[in-house]
Amino acid sequence: MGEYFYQPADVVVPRNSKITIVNEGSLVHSWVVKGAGVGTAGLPPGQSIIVFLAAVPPGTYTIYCDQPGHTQLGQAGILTITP
Ligand SMILES: [Cu+2]
Repeated sequence: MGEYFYQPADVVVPRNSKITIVNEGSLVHSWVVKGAGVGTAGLPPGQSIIVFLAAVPPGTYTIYCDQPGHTQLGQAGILTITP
């Protein structure tokens, strides 16, 4: 992720997956699974973190950055978890 995007924006994974989130930008960003209570906190530039998705049921979820204004600038995506 960077200013103000995710690459890839749309991700499809099987259930119980873990995803490595890397902030390659120069600002703090986050990767939050809307409605699932899962995601990163604000991640400083150059840092990465592993997000465990075991608690998230299969389905399609909106991904967004919770830093002020970032979603409005286009930092959003879609996470699909397959059964
Ligand atoms: Cu952001």
